Amino acid sequence: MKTLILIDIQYDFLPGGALEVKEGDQIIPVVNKIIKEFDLFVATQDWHPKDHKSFASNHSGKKEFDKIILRDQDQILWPDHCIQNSKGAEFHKDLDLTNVEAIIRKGMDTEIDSYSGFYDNGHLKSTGLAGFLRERDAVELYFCGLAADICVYFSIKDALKEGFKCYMIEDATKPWNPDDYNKVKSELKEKGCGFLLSEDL
Ligand code: VGL
Ligand code: ZN
Repeated sequence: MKTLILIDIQYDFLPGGALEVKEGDQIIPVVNKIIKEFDLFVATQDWHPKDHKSFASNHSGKKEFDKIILRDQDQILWPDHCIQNSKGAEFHKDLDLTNVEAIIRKGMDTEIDSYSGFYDNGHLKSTGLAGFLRERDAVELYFCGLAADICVYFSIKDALKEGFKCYMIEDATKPWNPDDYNKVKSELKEKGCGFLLSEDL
């Protein structure tokens, strides 16, 4: 079972969005082209209530990108983004989601952030994604989406821990911070994640 996991391709992470990833929109045609190579297709969606504690706007005296501790975890305070039912939380209209079998929503608990599609940042609660994938006999997971250095990175780290073979499709992801991406890439490589281009699928 060759499985594609699409992380957070939502307007707020695309150019013009609240937490935009530079050139993030360039991955959309790549993703649409590779979908047919996979037996199973799953997507995640960042889906915050507006009073979410990862938003700087919900902490008086704090500003965007300040760092705090939230539920014992380091937390960057983000601009308001991916608010439930807002335009910014929608998947890009050009993304072909016809064959997506499950959409896993995350970040709904106001008290803790959830970068990974598998667990919240404190590993307190599972989203059920690992169980779904096991029940569907998924073995090899191919990751793409946004942002490479944040939600894609944390999702791959959890997937490796869960025992899945993981790959990052490098031309189907973009980092929020390109410097962090280099660190993240060598760490994931060391942990056993493969890196490839869409043309190598
Ligand atoms: C993300 C920051 C906050 C992401 C989500 O999808 O990479 N980053 N929430
Ligand atoms: Zn978020």
